[in-house]
Amino acid sequence: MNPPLRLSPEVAEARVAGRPIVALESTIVTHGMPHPANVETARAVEAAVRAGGAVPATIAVEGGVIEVGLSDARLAALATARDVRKLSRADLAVALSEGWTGSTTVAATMIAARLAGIAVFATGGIGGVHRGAETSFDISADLEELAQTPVTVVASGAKAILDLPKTLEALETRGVPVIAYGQDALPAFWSRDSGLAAPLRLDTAEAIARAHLMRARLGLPGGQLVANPVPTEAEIAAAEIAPHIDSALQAAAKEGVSAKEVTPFLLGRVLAATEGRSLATNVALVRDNARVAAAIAVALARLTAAERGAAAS
Ligand code: PSU
Ligand code: MN
Repeated sequence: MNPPLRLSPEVAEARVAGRPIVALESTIVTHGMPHPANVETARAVEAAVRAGGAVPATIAVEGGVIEVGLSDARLAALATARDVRKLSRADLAVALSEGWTGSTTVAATMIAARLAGIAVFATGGIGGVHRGAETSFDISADLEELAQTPVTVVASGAKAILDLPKTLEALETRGVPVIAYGQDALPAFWSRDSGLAAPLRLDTAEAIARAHLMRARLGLPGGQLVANPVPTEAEIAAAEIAPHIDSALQAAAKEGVSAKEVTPFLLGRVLAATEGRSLATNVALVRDNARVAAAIAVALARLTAAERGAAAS
C-alpha cells in the first residue's frame, strides 16, 4: 500500500521529466511568522525557487493526505487558519490515519520530500538542541531526521534561540554533515557568524550536489545541512539580538512554555522585541536559502542526468 501522498500536476510532471524541484515546509507559515508576512514570504520563496530554475513544492497535510505542491488558494488558507497542528515525525502517521490537516516541520517535510523523490529542501533555520536541554531534554526531531533521511536541507544554520554548540555536537554524533556555504563560520540564523567554526565548508552549489550523490554511493543514510548565511544587508549582529533572545527565554520559563510551543513562542517574542526587524531578517534569509537550494537542485539534476547517460552508454 502506498502512503497517502499527492503531488500537484506541476510537481508530478517535473518528477517524471527529471527537472529540479525544491521542497518547502509549511510550519514556518503557520507557526513561524504572523499573517500576512507568512503568506507573502511563502510566495516570495516559491518565486525565488522558480527564478533559480527549479519547481517549488510546498508541503503540508490536508485531510489525511500529504500534499506536495500547494495551490496559492491552499497556501493562503493555511496562512490564515487558526489552531493548525504542527506536525513532526512523531505526529505524521496519526495525522494521516485520522484524516487531520496540519503544517509540516523540517522533520516531517524531509519525510514527505523523500517519499516524493525530492532531494533538496529550503527552510529558515532547523530546530536543534534547546538551551537548558540538560534538564528539559528538548531536542528537535529535525536532528534525528537529518541523520536518517537523504535530503539536503538549506537553512541559515539552526535558530539562534537554541544552544548552537550543543546542536553542532548533536549533529556530529548523528553523522550529519554541516556545510557552511561560502564561509568558514557557522551562521546563526539572524546573524552571519555564530562565533563557531562550521565543520565543513563548500563554495559552490555543484560541490554540494556532488557531496549529496557521494553519500548515496556510500550507502549512508541521512541528509546534509547546508548553512547559508543571511544576506549582509539584512543581518542583525549577534550581539544586538542576544539580549532579546535572553528576555524571550526568561519569558518562556516564567510562563511555563513547553514542547511544540517553545520555538513559536521564542520567535514571536524576539519579533516583538525587535519591532519586526527580526521578521524582515527571517524573510530575507528564507528567500536566499530558496535561491541556493534551487541552484543545488539544478546542479543535482544535471549531474544525475550525466550519470544516467554514462551508465546507459
Ligand atoms: N525556520 C524558520 N521558522 C520556523 C521554522 C523554521 O525560519 O518556524 C520551523 C521549522 O518547521 C522547524 C521548527 O522544523 O521551526 C522547529 O520546531 P521545534 O524546535 O519544535 O522542533
Ligand atoms: Mn522541541
